[in-house]
Amino acid sequence: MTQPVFLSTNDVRDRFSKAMSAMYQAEVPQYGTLLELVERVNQETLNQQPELQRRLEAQGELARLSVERHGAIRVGTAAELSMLRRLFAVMGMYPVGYYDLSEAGVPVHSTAFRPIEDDALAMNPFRVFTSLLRLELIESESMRQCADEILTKRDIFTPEARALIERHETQGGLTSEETEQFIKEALETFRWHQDATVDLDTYHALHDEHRLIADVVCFRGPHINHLTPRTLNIDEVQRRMPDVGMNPKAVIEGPPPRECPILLRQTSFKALEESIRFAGNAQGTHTARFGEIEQRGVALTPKGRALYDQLLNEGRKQTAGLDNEAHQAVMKNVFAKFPDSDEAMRREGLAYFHYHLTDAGKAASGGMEAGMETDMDTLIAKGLVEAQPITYEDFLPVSAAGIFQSNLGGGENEAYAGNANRDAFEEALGVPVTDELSLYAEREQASKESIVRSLNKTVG
Ligand code: OOG
Ligand code: NI
Repeated sequence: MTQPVFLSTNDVRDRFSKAMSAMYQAEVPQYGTLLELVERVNQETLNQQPELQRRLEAQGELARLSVERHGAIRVGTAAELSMLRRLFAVMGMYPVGYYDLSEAGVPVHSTAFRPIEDDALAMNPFRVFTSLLRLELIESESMRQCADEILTKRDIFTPEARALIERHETQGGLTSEETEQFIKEALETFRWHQDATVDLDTYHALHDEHRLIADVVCFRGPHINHLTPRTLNIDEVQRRMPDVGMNPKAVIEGPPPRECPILLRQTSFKALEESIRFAGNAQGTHTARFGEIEQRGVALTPKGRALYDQLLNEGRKQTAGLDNEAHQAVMKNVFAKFPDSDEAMRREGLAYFHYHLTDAGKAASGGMEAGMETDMDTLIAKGLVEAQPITYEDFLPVSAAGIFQSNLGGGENEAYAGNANRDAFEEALGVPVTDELSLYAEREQASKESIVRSLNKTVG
């Protein structure tokens, strides 16, 4: 008997992310418009900055640019979250990071399902920010019960999706044909539903507790609420959004514009008010879905992140109520304390880098004596090694909170704050989440070790 040929999880993810993008474009035409705008600005940016183009190409960032995006969903129960973990594993996506959104007044905690390995990230880094509703934070006992009853009744997965996830787990992969079926079935989980599962009164009651509770509880599934392409110039896309009929949120979240981008800058167009048919045939509306864009920079070490957090907090005290231009100007001032060159960030241990051999380094490979110089600074000074910034692949809770709030109409509830509970999240998920910082540190360390190995390799 011939062995079935399985697709790589990278191929499954690549196909799924494209199918998801096509579905969301059909559901929210403005997302298609946003993709076109981002594509245009990216192309212009590359044309204007050949040096940037060269650098992105060398880092393997250019090839993935046009497929790169993240999505976001919100689920209601532990069973839903752990099944999603198994679904995303079919696509080579694993839970990375714990985000406590209660800090920002939103009753959820979250993780990002994403690929982890260098080659997987290089091919298609599709990520899904996934939040779990925290019923225990809902103040009203009767609302808590009502939400719980509704949630336990629904199944957000089709029977075929469940069967294919199991097949992937038992046979160790899916064939091309099974993958096509899997994508079709899995997409059902993320589809928008114009009909709610509850009547209008229940919707309003849950909505009054928090808009996000209604969004999670009242529908058949966790509709994808936005998809986010990666831009090379977020300021320009934000500036042009009104020209294509979009209403951008007031300010770009995250660090200010810089020569050497760090972490993540994000902005979105405001969520759409969409008409919904409620049980009992009442018409109403629900506001949940939007479009977002992001610009990614280098991943920061704990030291760099601490400096970022400190400066962001400093900046936030001075930016309340400012328009985007003034906001960015203040932030730029505050962030003057954050070195703005790759070399300075590297030397001060603020960011993560991938080390690789230059042509001279390759020529010298194998010719070095054992016990030779292994210090990267020295090897860089000798022209044998180059350092490239490692792109940040994760999210920023404070930006996420800003996005949540601008889309939920300022629905902040301070009573939720101070309630991080990573243990409860991991118990619901069924596995521990991977620490994102350790992943960057490992990738940096592995690149150093590989250099030392190549240079020390005995010839012949
Ligand atoms: C998720 C918000 C977080 C981001 O880009 O930070 C997010 C949500 O609204 O469900 O997507
Ligand atoms: Ni997002």
